[in-house]
Amino acid sequence: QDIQVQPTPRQITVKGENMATPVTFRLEGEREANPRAVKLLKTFLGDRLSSKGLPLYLGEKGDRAVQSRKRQIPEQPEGYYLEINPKGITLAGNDERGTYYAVRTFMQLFRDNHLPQVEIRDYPDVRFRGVVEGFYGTPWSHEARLRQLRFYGENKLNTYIYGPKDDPYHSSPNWRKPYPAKDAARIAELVKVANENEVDFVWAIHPGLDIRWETSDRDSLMAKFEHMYDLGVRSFAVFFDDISGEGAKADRQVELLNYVDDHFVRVKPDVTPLIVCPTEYNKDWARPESGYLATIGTKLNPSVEVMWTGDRVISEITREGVEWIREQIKRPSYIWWNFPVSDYVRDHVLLGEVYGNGKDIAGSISGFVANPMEWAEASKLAIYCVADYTWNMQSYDRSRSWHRAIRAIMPENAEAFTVFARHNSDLGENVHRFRREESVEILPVAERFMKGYQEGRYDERDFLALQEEFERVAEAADLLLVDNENEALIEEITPWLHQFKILGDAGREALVMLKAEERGDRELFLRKYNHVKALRKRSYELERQFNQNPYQPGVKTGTTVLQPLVLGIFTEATERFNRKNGMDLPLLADYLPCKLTTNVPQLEHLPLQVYPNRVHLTPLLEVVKWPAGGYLQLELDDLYRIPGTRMNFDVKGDLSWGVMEVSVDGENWQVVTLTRDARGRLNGKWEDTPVKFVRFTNSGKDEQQVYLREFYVVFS
Ligand code: LOG
Repeated sequence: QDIQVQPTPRQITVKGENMATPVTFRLEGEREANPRAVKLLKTFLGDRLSSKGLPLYLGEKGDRAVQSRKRQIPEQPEGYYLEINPKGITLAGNDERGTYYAVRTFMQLFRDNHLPQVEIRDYPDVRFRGVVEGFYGTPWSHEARLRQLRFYGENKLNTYIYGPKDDPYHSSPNWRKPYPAKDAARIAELVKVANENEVDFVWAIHPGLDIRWETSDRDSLMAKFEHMYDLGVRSFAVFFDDISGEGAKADRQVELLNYVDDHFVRVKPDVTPLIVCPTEYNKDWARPESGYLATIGTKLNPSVEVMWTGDRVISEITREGVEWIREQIKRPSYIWWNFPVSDYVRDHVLLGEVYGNGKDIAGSISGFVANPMEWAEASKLAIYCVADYTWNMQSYDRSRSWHRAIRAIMPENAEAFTVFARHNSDLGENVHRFRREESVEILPVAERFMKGYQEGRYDERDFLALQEEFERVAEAADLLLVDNENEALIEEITPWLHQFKILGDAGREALVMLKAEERGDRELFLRKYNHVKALRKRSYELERQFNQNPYQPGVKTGTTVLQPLVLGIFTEATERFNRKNGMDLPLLADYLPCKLTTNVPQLEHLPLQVYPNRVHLTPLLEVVKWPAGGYLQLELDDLYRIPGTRMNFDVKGDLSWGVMEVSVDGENWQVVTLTRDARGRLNGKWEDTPVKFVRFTNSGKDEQQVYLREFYVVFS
């Protein structure tokens, strides 16, 4: 029997053949059991409930209805015991949420009018499991959030932390102010739906950008929490991430947090433990000499949960890593996992498998929440897998979970979505150096084929496999573009689907070019050559048309395996054609007229955005620690005049530590005069003589902490 329950239960014993579901059920325990579990079950069973029929015992440990099964119920928080046999059904929780989860499992077992005869003892590995809406970019819509909360209920996730960086009432400038009535009403509705789904709605505040540690600021924060409490919120968090200066002081933070804990969180009987995201929130940024984490560890009230993103901002969570931070903060950490968040690679969608986290970390952490993409529906793929992983780590199977997730999200078009997702999982080069596998099945074929082709003989079967894969890519794009089973999802990924379609077409046509070249069919070759070039142009147009954010504008798909493959085939076929025919058809190569070198560690892997005559550094979201002597240098491919450069570090104070210089040879430098405009941006130009190098250096004696909001150079 194929018994599928999400998340994977700890212990299932099959006791006999599947049984046809009885026509009616008689519910026992309704009055004592968790009312939300009762409501869910009643809605599900509808008119199958009657005063006669198979008895269904529902309740928590201690309730009369489940008295006889008391000893079977797991002791763990949120644990439950479920039993189905021809004599009756028991859904018994160790606590209220446990009962709710028993009902959820029962609903999944009830398939095609059959029920399996089973006994399940189940409980989660991790105490707090869920999502932190903590990304930069457009916050999720109200409707998207409502759908998320229901999804969490279905997948036994118990936590949703509300903290979108771009909500001005969560962060600066308006964290001190109450929400306007309309937003407040929406939050109240979210809390209600969270409660119905047994999800803790945690409201987070991000005050550190401009907090002054005055009593008035403390009072504003307390008043804001009271306001949120009045809207129904019973769980709270304070985020001190991505700030510098005054707000980043550990002593001050701890003082405020303990005050809030002592005078708000712990005096209200129904508020859950306070959660904080520290400023040093990953090991890479932790500086023992700053004493920051030591202060948190020794002075922060022990009941306060402390978040942690792992060894880096974006990282896989390991046993060693969580043990290390536990030592520092003197409590298990509450993991803020930065996946599938894409706010630092906004031109990509991240739909790959969830993998890399240790299966042995459950005992060392108190919570695990995933930070998702701005695309709420698309994020459900990863969230589903996180639900499975955090519930039962030892049994977690990344591939099984991912395939089930696809089926849960898009049952009708599961195959097409699988094709799309497996070619849209890597992030490409990025500042955090976090990468994911992509196109895993086709990768060895692609590599073998290209090698063979370049050496003059490839396996025809590989050719056919690639042809088929590109066909599937184009098919999947079309099927999904007209899909209407999950419209919200399709709307989010439509730009990528268009791009995916072009990729599939280009791949197929490049393969036709290859064959035409081999056969010496000039006419066909030229036709296909022109078509691939036209598709390339269309792809660039899409890049300029959709997803025009100021960070990584555009739409990238299949970047790790399929795109380079198409380019490789096109290039090789065209070069061969040129040689044989004495021609000089241009290639498609991506040419970067600019190179970045730097000794500022955080900027080392920063991608550049190159436009005709203009190069931008990709803006960074977090604080950049710019050491004394730290430089950033752009080397152009030729000598150019520089009619304009601009830097915006979002700094109010002194900027005289920075100097901009230009050079012809990279050895003799001349200083560029910078002027500061009303918004604090530094502007400069160098128009008299052409130069090849531009660099900006911290020529002062101290490290500077700045934001890199804008940095570009125009050359002509
Ligand atoms: C931010 C977060 C952002 C994420 C990925 C934390 C604790 N804070 O670098 O808002 O979505 O990284 O860019 C962060 O992760 N800063």
